[in-house]
Amino acid sequence: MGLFSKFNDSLSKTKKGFVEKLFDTFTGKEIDDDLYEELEETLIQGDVGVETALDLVERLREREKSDKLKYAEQLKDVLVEEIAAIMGDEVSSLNLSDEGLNIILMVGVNGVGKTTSIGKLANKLKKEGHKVILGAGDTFRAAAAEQLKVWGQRVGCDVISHQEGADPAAVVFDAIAAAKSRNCDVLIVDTAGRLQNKANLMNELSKMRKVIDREAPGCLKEVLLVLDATTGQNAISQAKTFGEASGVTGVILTKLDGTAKGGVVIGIRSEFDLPVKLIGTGEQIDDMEYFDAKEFGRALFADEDEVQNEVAEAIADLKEEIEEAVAEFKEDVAETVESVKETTATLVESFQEEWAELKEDAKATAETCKEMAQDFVADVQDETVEWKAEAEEFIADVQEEVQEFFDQDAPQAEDLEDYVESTEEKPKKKGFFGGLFGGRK
Ligand SMILES: Nc1nc2c(ncn2[C@@H]2O[C@H](COP(=O)(O)OP(=O)(O)O)[C@@H](O)[C@H]2O)c(=O)[nH]1
Ligand SMILES: [Mg+2]
Repeated sequence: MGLFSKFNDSLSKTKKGFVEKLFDTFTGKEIDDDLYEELEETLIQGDVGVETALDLVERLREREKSDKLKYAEQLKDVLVEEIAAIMGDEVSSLNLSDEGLNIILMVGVNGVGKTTSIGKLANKLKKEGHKVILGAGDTFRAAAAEQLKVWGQRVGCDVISHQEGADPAAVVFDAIAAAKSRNCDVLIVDTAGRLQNKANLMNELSKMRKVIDREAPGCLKEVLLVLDATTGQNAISQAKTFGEASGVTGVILTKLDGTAKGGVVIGIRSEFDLPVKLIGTGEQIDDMEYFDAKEFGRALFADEDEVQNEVAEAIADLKEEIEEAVAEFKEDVAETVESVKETTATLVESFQEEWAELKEDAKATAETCKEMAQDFVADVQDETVEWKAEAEEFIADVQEEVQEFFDQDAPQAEDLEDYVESTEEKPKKKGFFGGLFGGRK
């Protein structure tokens, strides 16, 4: 939900109770002293503060003259303009440093919403990326520390606390040490709400400040005065009392949702040199907004048509955002599908390549085997031819010797005697036939 809608929602009671009444003042009237008186009364009842009411009426009188206005309705537009000028166009933020520890002190009277605001602020800052730790400086009642611990658990940050009645400055001391050792960049310190006068506030603050200056010099970035919008005029007088106490750096205005006294913002902005930094718009954890003066003023005076338009625009924006997100998602899916497809194609291609290579390899291997087999067969054939030739030669030799044997005359008796003799003297190796018939020719 946009800021305008949030402000508009939490201002609904103020719009009904104050703005409608204010606008009614002008309807069908002449511009005269009665009108100005009635206007002044309505403004004061609307808790813009007496000074601011008087100042606004004075400005309207001047504009009536300078702009030569005749009808009350014209004056109404001028009032909205003048209030917008008081509101300014400041968009508030907290003065936090990117480096080192940032300490925020929460001050204000009992029941205005300090502890609740600490919880909501811790949640906001955590979401913005800060590491937050809380110090339970309200040691007046045990329940105060317990309440802060519940918020700490809800938000998910540590809470440093002491016993009931302990010195708040000692809590600050321990909280700073814990913040440093746990690497936190924001420490928010709760304080007791029994500070009914300026002297007490100064005392309490200066004690805490001393500890901070000693233990974490330069780290105290904000002293936020919490004001309850439902108390109207009272909130303005508290701002007067406490706001002037040195060191308060800004205001948190709580409970805007439950009151018709939202006009108090105008008074605070007009009468004090204190920026409204945050607005409490309910009791839930997300019910806190940075103050945007222009949007706030717009929401305060927006009529039903403007609100409808604004809401319609917000819905249209949201729709557009959703459509964009869906389109982006679709694109992402398409990209993923495409890349899976590509990967699959590459895989198939490389598999096919490898398969072809394998086939090629197998063919080459088969070829080599065939060649080896042919070589082997050829070798065997060559050797067979050689063997055959040798065998034929051998056979021929044998035949020749046999022939020779048959060609000679039959051996005589003396031949046999000679042979026997020769073998007895010196046996000669002359082969089978040679041995038997050697020396006969
Ligand atoms: N409707 C509404 N209630 C709030 C808001 N902030 C605080 N509260 C209520 O005001 C009461 C007092 O608040 P608490 O934080 O205890 O005040 P503390 O005494 O200043 O610490 C609690 O019931 C809160 O829920 C707000 O912005 N809107
Ligand atoms: Mg409290």
